[in-house]
Amino acid sequence: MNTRITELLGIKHPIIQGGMAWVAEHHLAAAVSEAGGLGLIGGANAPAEVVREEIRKAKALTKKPIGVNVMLLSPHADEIAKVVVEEGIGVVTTGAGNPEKYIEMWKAAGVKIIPVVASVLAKRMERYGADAVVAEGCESGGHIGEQTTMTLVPQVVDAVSIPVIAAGGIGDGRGIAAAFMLGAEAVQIGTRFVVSDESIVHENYKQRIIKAKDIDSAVTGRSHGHPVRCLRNQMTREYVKLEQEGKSFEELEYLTLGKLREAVQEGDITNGTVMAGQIAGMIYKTQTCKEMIDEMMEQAEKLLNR
Ligand code: TUI
Repeated sequence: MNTRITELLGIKHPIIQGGMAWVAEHHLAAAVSEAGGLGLIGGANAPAEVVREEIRKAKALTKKPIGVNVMLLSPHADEIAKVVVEEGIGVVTTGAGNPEKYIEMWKAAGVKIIPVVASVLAKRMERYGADAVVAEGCESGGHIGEQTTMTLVPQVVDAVSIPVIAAGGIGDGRGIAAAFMLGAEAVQIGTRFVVSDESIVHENYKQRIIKAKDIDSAVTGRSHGHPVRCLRNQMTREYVKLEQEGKSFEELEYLTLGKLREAVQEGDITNGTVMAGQIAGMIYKTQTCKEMIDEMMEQAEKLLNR
């Protein structure tokens, strides 16, 4: 399927992988890119030199394009923005903020810039020179905005001329076809790739997603303007209780410190943070990234050609 996004990025399928903290490392990124999508290394809160190593390891596994997600709340974002250029990365996505201050440097280096937005902030991104935007609805896992994918994507499509990538709640060919009907020219997928064979995520985390039901996610941190979606557990129950008691943002942040890593790497899905999107309820099995992508594209193409 050819769209302005497959052209822009030089990829076979209009699927990009989410830049998920602790999850989007070189094995996953290389597997998604090898399967014809765009794999991403997630910068998250990692030091810049760790991101550089991840980029190099991914490049050793695939000659296909890979990208980097720069999480703008990271204390290392400035350095990671430079590492991207030094390592010859062709495309960046950004999350959790406004990437304006890096755009000139990336443009000068020929890096394609794809900010993730959760509102028609997309319009400003286009004015600054973004090549495309990811419109991410609040069905997504992790740090989210307020609008659903169904309402956000067509509004962003109408607001900008650059191509739009839909994200949030997409996990199969039906979701891809629906996103295309809303005017998107590609999709970003996170949660489904978390359970892929190539994902280094702890088996407990994968099984928690596989067993999740439709209503199993919760949003923490809304009262402080930092909503984060994760699967319900002891951690989210405690967080919500303290949030209702009016604890400060700093106290609540302290509670979550290191908890995503504990869930992803150590498999503590009870007290750790299990970030996942609402589509977790529809993800039933582990597969290779190639099997996932081929299956989703076949289903989407059938639906769109009907
Ligand atoms: O960034 C994400 N998802 C993430 S980042 C992350 S790491 C983290 N962990 C705990 C707390 C906070 C972060 C986990 N998941 N998605 C992309 C995204 N970007 N969603 C929403 C936004 C966004 C928000 C505000 C984009 C732009 C924006 O602009 C603010 C402004 O300056 O106008």
